[in-house]
Amino acid sequence: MLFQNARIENAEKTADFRVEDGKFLAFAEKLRPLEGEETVDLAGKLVLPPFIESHVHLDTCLTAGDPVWNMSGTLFEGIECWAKRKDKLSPEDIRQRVRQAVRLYARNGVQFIRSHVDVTDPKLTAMETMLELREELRDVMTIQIVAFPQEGILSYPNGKELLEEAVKMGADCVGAIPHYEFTREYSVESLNFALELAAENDRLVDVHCDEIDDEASRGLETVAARALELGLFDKVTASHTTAMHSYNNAYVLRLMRLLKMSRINFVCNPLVNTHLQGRIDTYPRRRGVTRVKELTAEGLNVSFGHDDIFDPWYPMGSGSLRDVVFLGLHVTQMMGYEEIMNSYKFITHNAARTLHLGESYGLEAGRPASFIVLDAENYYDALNRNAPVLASYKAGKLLSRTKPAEAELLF
Ligand code: 17E
Ligand code: FE2
Repeated sequence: MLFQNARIENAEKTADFRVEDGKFLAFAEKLRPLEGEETVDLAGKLVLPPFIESHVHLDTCLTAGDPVWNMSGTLFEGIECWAKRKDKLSPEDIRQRVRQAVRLYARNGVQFIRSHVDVTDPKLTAMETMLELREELRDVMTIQIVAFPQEGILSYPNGKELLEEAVKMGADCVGAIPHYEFTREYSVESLNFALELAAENDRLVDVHCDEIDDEASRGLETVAARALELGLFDKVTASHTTAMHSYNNAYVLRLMRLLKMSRINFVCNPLVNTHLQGRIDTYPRRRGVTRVKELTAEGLNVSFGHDDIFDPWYPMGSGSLRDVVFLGLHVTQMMGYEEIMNSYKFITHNAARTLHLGESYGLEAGRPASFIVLDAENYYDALNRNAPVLASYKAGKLLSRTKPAEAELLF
């Protein structure tokens, strides 16, 4: 099958590419159709590698208000609301919500998801069901699962055993939540435990790290130090790191050296953290978003995530990563021309590095023919006009298509 006149990753000139047996066969400025070959004219539209959701909680999605709404808008009330909903979890309830969320993502060009799954549940219902869904949905959505101890590793009954069990069951990544542990000592011990568990079992790590406005929350330095010492390096990701917003600059200068040595990844969740953070401030009120511009400038890998779709922590969400990038650029003040043009990397290449997708991702001959087509010529334009994802192909198979809305002006 031959795709013609694609504008690949903001290229000025259009190009053609051929797909065979679910893989990219060749890219060139012009490719001649073979006899009887099906052709698709992309008419100069933007082609990107698929969008990647590098941070979401699929097990909690679509539960906002059930049984109670988060009225303070804090992370901590969100955790309380979720604890009440957790009592009602059943495999069927999880299956229905996750399938629905995956469909929302799919129509927005997302083909890969890293989902945190709460393992602070003696029955591990969500983990067991999510592992089944990972297989069920494999052809439409590549799902990576983090064993996420929402209520703590040392501060929740049998927290360590539950995390170990989730890894045995087949979780891809190990999580932790240092800022929620009862004490600073517990937070350090929980991180040592989580990273050692990952090293012993050859898993990735993704920590909910310092998601708090407390400038004394310093889980990040422990995560980075252990990533370095255990040789885990870029297998480790620090998500949120919102306390870094509030750290003093002298401390960040010292910390940055260790971060660069550790080579860990970062995930920033602009929609959710602008909403959850700064809640105990009067004015000025902190934005509560980690230092994306500075981390990027130092060569560290940062991706953007949605974090939630309509759940106790975030009462909105349509599965569109465009919204995430749009707000992300505003709140991090990354609004220069090149910054806007290249911002799709936060939800494509940078996220692919975090998820360790390797050669299963990217617009290159020999790789799976997974790509999306946007109704724009470049990403600046796509982002600004909220251009729809016209088509999403995964390993050569068309997964979704969208017809652009037509507006009529009657004046
Ligand atoms: N749990 C958590 O600890 N932090 C979050 N941002 C969400 C769930 C969404
Ligand atoms: Fe999260």
